[in-house]
Amino acid sequence: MKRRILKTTLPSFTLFLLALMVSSCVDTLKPDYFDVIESEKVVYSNDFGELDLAGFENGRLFIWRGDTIAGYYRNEEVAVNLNNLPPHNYLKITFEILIHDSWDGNPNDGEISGPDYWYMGYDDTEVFRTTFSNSPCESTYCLYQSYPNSYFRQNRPKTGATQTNLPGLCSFGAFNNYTTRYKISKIIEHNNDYIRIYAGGDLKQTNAIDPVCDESWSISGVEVVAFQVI
Ligand SMILES: [Ca+2]
Ligand SMILES: [Ca+2]
Repeated sequence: MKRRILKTTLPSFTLFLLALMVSSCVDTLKPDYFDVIESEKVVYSNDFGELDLAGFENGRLFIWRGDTIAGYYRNEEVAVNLNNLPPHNYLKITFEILIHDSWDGNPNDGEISGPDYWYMGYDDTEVFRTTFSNSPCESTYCLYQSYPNSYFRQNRPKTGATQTNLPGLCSFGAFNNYTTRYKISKIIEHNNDYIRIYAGGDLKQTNAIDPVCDESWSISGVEVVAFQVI
């Protein structure tokens, strides 16, 4: 009997591990891959349309192009605090963010203009740190970004974006293609009934008169889904 259980559970476990590896690579949860999802529940969802900042740290809202969003931020952190989470062993965290104006991506040019990092994590654990670039990209000039990978990888500006044709917010407000929208999902192992999820910017622009006008970011949505997988 024991042998039979071992035979049936081992492949399932292997499949589960494989599913995790696959899902962490593509950053989307594919419930079909899991052996059994016992429960799946959206535990937090906020597009700021209801002006709801309950549990949201450093939240400030503004209207941009008819949409209420949180921001804009430069070298600041925001966080979502969730309590009384249902039983779970995985969380999928999704931020939809807007990268405004002249982000410079990867280049480390002596602490003048970069790297321009954005990061997210929970409690004491940083889950993801990357860079974004809104720079033009031609054969003679291109400031590469790390996203959709973690820092450091050389990807073209705006790789992985969901929308690129928006004007800048401030210094490039008169120019199209200077705000870029990204939807970023990460799956974490987690089982406490509380969590603090954070996101922040770590930008450099020492030669700008008004750095927050030179580059900033906003949040247009946050979603957290709890999964109980067996
Ligand atoms: Ca810049
Ligand atoms: Ca910069």
